[in-house]
Amino acid sequence: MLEHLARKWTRKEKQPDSGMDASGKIPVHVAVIMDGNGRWANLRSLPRVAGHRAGMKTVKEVVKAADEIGIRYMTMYAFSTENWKRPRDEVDFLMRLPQEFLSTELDELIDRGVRIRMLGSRDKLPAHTLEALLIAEERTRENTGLQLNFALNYGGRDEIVKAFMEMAAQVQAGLLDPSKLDEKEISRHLYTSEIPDPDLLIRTSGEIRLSNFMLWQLAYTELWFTDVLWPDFTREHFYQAIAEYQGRARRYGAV
Ligand code: V07
Repeated sequence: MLEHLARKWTRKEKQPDSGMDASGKIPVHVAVIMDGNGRWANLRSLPRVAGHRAGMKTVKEVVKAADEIGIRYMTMYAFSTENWKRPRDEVDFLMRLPQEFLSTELDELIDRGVRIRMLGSRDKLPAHTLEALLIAEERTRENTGLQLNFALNYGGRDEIVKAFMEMAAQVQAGLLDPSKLDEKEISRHLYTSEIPDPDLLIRTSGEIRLSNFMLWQLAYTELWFTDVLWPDFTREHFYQAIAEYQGRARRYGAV
């Protein structure tokens, strides 16, 4: 129903159900920490992996909702460098989700002009996972619609360490003048070198922390937290986050 409304929006209209304002500023880049899948499963006496699969369904919904309202970049935190410490079976299951997602969604995402990118360290990923990601990146490389990033085997400090190692190697090779090091140079060595910083971060499931996600990039980002568990998160929750972001932007504009 809302999907239909969102499509029909004109610049001056206000969508009554969500409080979102079509004339307001739509965030260019929204980053999401998709937390609460395990808890969602526990509450239903289901195995944790059932929560992950339900969470994947939410990813599909939210990506569609984002695309429909014209968000340019979405970054979804799918697997952290810390997640390797989880039980082996759970890790194996998680590492199959990218393929599972892409096998049902990739053709449609391509039809909609979506570009897929993986942010994170590519070593340690099983070959089958990496291959599915590389194929998706390759097939969508030229697409100029929604830029959909999955942070996978991603850690914010790890990303910064990698950037410093690259810069140190370039300094040593005489390719980089250390006196010219600045924020722009550091940004160029992050996974997000071609991606603007997020305007809005959403984290579900009640934890009020960043958990090593996009530490550098979130410096000026608006943060929005909800107790809703990721599998229960709907496009209405998503629009609510954006409406609140727009409210904050309006208040800044007023002062
Ligand atoms: C994963 C589902 C969402 C909740 C958070 C944890 C579990 C989608 C992907 C994915 C990744 C790359 C890609 C396409 C889809 C995914 C993992 C876990 C590891 F190109 N959901 N999802 N990857 N979960």
